[in-house]
Amino acid sequence: IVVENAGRTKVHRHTANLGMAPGSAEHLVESTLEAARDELVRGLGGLLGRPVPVRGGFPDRAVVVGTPDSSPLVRRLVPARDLAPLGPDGYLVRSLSRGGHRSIVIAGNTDLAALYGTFAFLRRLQAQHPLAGLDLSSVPRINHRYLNYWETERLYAGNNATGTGGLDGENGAIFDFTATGASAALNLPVILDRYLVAARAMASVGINGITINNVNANSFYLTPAAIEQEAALADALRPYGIRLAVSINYAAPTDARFAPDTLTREELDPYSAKFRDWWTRRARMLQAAIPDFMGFTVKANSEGQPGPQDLGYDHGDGANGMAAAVAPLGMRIFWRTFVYNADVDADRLKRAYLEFGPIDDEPQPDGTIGRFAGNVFLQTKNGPLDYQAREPANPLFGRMEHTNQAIELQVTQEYTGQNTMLCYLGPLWEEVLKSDTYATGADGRLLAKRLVGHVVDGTAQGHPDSAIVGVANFGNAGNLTGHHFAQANLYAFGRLAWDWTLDARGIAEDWVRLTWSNRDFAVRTIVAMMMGSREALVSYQTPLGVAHQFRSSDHYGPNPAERLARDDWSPVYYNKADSAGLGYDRSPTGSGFTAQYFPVLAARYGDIETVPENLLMWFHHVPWDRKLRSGRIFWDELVYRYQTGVHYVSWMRRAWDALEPHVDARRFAEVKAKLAAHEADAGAWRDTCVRYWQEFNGRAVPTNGPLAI
Ligand code: GCW
Repeated sequence: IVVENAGRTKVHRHTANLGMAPGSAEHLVESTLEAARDELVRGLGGLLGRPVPVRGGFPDRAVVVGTPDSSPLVRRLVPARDLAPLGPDGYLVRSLSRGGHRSIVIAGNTDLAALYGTFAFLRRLQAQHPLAGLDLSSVPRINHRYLNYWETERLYAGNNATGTGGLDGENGAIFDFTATGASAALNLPVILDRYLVAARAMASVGINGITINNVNANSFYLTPAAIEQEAALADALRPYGIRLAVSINYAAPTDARFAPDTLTREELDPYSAKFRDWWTRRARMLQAAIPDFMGFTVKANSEGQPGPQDLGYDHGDGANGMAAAVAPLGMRIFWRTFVYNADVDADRLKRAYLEFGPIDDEPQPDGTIGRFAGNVFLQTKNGPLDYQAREPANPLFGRMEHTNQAIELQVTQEYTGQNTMLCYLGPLWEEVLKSDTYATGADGRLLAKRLVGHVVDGTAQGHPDSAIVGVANFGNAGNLTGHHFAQANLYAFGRLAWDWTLDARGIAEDWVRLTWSNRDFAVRTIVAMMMGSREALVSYQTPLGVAHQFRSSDHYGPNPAERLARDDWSPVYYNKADSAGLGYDRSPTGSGFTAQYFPVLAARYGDIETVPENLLMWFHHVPWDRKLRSGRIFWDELVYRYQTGVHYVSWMRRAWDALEPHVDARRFAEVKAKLAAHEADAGAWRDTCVRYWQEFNGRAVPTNGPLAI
């Protein structure tokens, strides 16, 4: 291992007393190249089963890591023209053989790129891909590859109270800002192993930023006491290229914790100097402690959170007010579009576009179009509802051509089995990123690049900046994510954030090789389990496009009969079950939501004859007797889908049992136990839903089909 000048670019320590907790297995590094070197020492040593020395000079069979700036050897081995197209984050990994002298060089234009290349190299090695003739290079398609971390809300991994590392513990947040009593001795700036394990995991797939607190934001994270801890965390994560942001509450300036620097409610006017100066002051404090602080994530006028609408302004006014406050500091505002104010339209799915679209279309005094500021990113969930296991793509993708837009994916499995069900989300994200928006340009012609992924990476509509956000699933469980297979979702998110054109199967295969086994039988079986797991979950929970049937208490089990104070939270609002059929009519003769899509999709979704069957009930109220493509009538098909979903889970359980010889005993048993619960809960979904539909159609469960209940 040759890493010249590894300690060259020290990451400045702002926190004097930063240190690892006693007895830690991880250690702090001071630079990104030191991180790369240590990954190689650990990774090569582990994979080869013997220590691999760090050396100077240019020994035979060296792995050389660096940049042309850090390493004269890299300068000699890699022509400058090969590095030029790699940008700041791209890397190359090459095996070279000169005069009988063999080496592998890992290089990029920045230290961080060299670290990314190091992980890519280790990945190849661990997955047993051949190294001979190796010549790979990779450049991310998206600039900002971020996680949002919601602390304890919707976090299904971790065990705070007992520290036993069990899989089903309390929802323990990974970064502890609030420890009190005896455990306060382990509070930040004391760095726990798991912070660095998380940092290494994130960097290994190219994630480069994290918003550390819930979007239902507690203003504590803006107080001096919290900023001191955030600075420590930022220092520890910085060598891995992970930058920090925080979520804020729009009304934070009124919070008494900031007294005497507080504003009145009336002073939250986004155009006022008072409001903007307040945010500039906070942002300055953060930047003083965290020089590379990224900015703020904002959930405003959504689910009870305050926002500019409380003062009669719109989302554009609010986002731009905050953006103006932080622009001089080079920061960004990530403003979420997850809004569904009931006054806007009876159909919840229509509301976000009705609020945001006109701002994007608005002509500006300088002749340009679109009011959102350049340092605003709108952060939009993949679908128009709320992270369901299958949704059509959100119509905002493609429709907001004058605004920076980030896609937000939910890695944590709120609606996809939480900590119990094995559900690999790669296929869900691949489906949305590769779905065609049929977006047209100013001339009315279809854009050449118009998949959702092209919209997100900026190539569809010529946006130079780009971002993707995953709502993270790690907690303080021993394995970070609780369910062993939930790690695959963090992994897949990172790989797709780097290159959304990758396919979910290839990513699953890599992950299985890195995580479980390189044996053919194991790889084939586990990849097969994973690849069908999401479609199975759709089938036994919400087949044929019937949306959101979750009970409100925990969003885990079913309650299709539930009717809540807010109708748009109620399963009955989505299923619209009656004696005629099932599903929400959003066609031109229904709510008209389909008109928010570009014409090709509007026509396709608007017509029950042409809508894809897997989205059927998102757009239509489907008669029980309607003939579907299988030849079965809708009711029979529906029951069949519930059945196939459950059968798949039973198959996964048996398939896992066959893997016992290939998997270590502890993890084998833990997954086995999860699958048993998974199977029972999938059956409960099927039975609860089918019985409830029967109350409306009075029909028996078809018994002549291949899979009678
Ligand atoms: O899906 C819903 C979740 C909320 C979440 C909200 C959001 C953090 O149930 O827990 O709030 O989405 O995305 O803001």
